[in-house]
Amino acid sequence: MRILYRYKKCGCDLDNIIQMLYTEDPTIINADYCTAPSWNNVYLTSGLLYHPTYYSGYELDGADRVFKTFTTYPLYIDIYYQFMQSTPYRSIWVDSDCDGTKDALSKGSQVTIGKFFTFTEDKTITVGIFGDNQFQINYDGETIMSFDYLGRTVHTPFRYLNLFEVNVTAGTHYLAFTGTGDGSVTDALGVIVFDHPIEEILIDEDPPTLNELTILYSSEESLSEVLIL
Ligand SMILES: [Ca+2]
Ligand SMILES: [Ca+2]
Repeated sequence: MRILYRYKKCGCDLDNIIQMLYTEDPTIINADYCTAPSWNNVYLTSGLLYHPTYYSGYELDGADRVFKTFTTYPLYIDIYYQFMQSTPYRSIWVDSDCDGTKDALSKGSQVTIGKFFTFTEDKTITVGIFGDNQFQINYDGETIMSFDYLGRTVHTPFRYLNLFEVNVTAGTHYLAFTGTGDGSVTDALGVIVFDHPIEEILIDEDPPTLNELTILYSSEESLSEVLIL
């Protein structure tokens, strides 16, 4: 069937998926896959969750978190409630046969999306990410944050937009985001990268809209677009 389809990446300077072959850990093997939109009505329905500290192996439901629930901070609702279910910030999952519909990965297999960024100065940016359920953030090939869902009853991976500040240095760097399959088709990875430190995003009394923020990347950029010949 694949020969019937031709596909391209939309809205990106380079092929985000193929870039990964040259810059990422060689054990990542999803370069032959497409990606398709993935959404569920429970995603991003609880609020924002800022993680001041994190590390590889981090537990999202651990201590030291800053909740901005939609219930307590309703001004964030208009901006962030389910905002990745539609263009231009859609969340994605793997589409292994490139027919435009997402597919299940075998349990433990991963899908990675990402992009090269060029910064003119050292700065702090903020990554917003959600996953159903496991996700990682990689900076120049190093896993700087990983959350591995271990069967706990925790909804923070997908009900909240999880926010992590990343200190970047001047120059070109590769940020990549990985989701791990659970063997079902109910999986998703949604990412948005803000060119702002957290204090410019979380302003409770008058939060900036997405149009007022500089967005460097969202998962929609890594969406494959299927063209049926
Ligand atoms: Ca498919
Ligand atoms: Ca899942």
